Amino acid sequence: MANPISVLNHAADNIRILAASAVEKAKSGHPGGAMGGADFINVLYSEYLNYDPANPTWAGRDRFFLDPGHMAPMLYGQLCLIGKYSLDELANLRQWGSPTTGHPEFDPKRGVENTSGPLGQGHAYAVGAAIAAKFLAAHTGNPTFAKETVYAYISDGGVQEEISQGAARIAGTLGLDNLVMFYDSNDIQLSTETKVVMNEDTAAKYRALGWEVFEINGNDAAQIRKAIEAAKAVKGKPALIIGKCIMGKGALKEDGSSYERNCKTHGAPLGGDAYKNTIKNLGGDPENPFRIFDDVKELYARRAEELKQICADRYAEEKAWAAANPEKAAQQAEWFSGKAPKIDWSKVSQKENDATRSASAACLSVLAEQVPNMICASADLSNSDKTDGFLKKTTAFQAGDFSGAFFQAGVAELTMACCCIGMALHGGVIPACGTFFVFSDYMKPAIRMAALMELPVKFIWTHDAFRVGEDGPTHEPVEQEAQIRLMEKLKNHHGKNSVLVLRPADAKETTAAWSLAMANTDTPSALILSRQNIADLPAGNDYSQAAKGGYIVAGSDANPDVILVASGSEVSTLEAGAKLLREEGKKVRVVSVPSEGLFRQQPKEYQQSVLPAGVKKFGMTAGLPVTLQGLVPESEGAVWGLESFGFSAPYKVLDEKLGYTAQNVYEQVKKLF
Ligand SMILES: Cc1ncc(C[n+]2csc(CCOP(=O)(O)OP(=O)(O)O)c2C)c(N)n1
Ligand SMILES: [Mg+2]
Repeated sequence: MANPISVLNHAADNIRILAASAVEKAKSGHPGGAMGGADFINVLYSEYLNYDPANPTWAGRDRFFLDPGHMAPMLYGQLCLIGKYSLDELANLRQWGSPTTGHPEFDPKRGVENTSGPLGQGHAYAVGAAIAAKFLAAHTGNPTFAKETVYAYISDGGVQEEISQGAARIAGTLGLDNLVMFYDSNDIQLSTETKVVMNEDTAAKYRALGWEVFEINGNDAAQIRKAIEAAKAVKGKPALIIGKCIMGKGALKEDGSSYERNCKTHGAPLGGDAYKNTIKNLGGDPENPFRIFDDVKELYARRAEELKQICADRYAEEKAWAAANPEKAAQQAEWFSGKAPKIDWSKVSQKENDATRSASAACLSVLAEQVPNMICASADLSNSDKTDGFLKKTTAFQAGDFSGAFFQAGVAELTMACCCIGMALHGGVIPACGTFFVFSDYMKPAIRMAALMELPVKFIWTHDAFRVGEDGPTHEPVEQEAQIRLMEKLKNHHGKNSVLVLRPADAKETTAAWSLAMANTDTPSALILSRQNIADLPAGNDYSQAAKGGYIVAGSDANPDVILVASGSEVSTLEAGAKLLREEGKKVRVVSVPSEGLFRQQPKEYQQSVLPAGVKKFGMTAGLPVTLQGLVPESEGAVWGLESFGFSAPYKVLDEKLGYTAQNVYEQVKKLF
């Protein structure tokens, strides 16, 4: 190794030139932070990060998770040096159709391990990926996973975000010594110096949370090298390298004076003569800035050669392991194939008239047995959200022991969701996580990112309505279903509903919903489940139709006078109301719509056959009326929903008071005639 420090400095200057120039050309972007962080990323990529240029998705590669997505120009500049982006692509930063998007978007083939932008989330993905690597090491025995290092890059914004507390707590508690995080501490953020908002001893904080902490000059290649060596050698703890970096390192103003440590370089091009002076100061040519210096090309050519040897050795080791463990090797290949696991759903046995959260536990119990790469998590509610169905078949992770498959996240829903995203980004595992539906509010930013990255994380939300009862309005979701169903309307960049959201009507429909969630490898899936017991749908119901998102429930009358529509437990309330209506000679159809988004994907004729235009309709939802208004147009009927926060009382009282009874269904439907 022993690259001359002068060459490392030249390479970092090269990244600074590329980053500042890309932003200058785009007339927008963030040069300052990128210029300050260039030294660290350059030392990491030129000397430490182990990856295979010929096989970018190699399962055993080291991973680099960027938290501050606004530092995209630094990442792209670095990835240009290793040939993942062309200089032309870099020069097209932030333009329509260019792969150099404003903030990095998950593209492992190009070396972008995560989408970043919402500060804080990125480094929590790294924690999840480090957990996945520990899990895979324990469950496959493949020695490659024990050699993998997960690197995270965080900045002041990420440290200030609350999620950093959760991520640091988890990493410390689980002793993730395969995690090395670099904190770009440059004392500057978007609108102020950090001291205006931050007066903490960050090193002491992380030490208290169980990390090994190194404090260095973040622009000194020799110190960076030494710190990475030391961080990698730490056993039993995650490592944090706090690098004091200079915002806008090397930047000059139009008059030639220093433009370093200035908030203005955070989020705007250096501009005009300041830009030109800066590029010259860094040894570049302002007229022709998009180039890689010869000694920098040589530096990375040398690294490419080293990587060939490193990968050859690692592959040889993996091959020897595979030869000795052919079944495990085949299993690992399957786990990384991205294909849905094969599951024998006939092994799930559901109790009659059960709560759908308990029905979910029955599914999870079978999944724990049949899907050995599934990791289930809960934010300290496993016995309520019934992820304990999974837990009872395995053990929870603890420092030094990842032989189980349950992740106790503690009371930290956003952290938990982001860790699950990180596991999915790592690959090889199928993460699921549970909590109360009302607390999905704490997870929304992660759900959005999972949806954007098209990751098949499973979200399990129980206590789906005001029927939480005595706990009162703080715990009773009302608007949450409408919120989350918006994600079904939002398409991802492949034209699919960005999230699959399923609210099953009874125990057996819950099995159907879980099977849809497990088969869905294209997007996140969400299950919304009841706390209380639910009367089963009529005998003979064909649950396979749940795959259409909405369907006619068994026992419905032909040529109905009215169609009753709901999801979840309200379907059974409609069934009870239908009985009263039928006693008066009304012909009634009941439609269960576990997923409106999925239903809208069906052929128009099918949708029409289930909900024909012109027939009177009545919808019932424990959420806001808007939850069902897409299925029940005002011109054709009415929706009974909740228009206020819930109330504290036993749920049966609430059902009466709020009109979720057979009698009220009967009365409201009568009003339509
Ligand atoms: C969750 C979230 N909130 C706000 C922002 C907007 N934002 C982008 S960068 C930034 C300041 C970050 O400061 P720092 O991390 O120190 O980066 P530096 O200025 O050093 O480059 C803010 C507020 C964001 N991207 N994500
Ligand atoms: Mg900063």
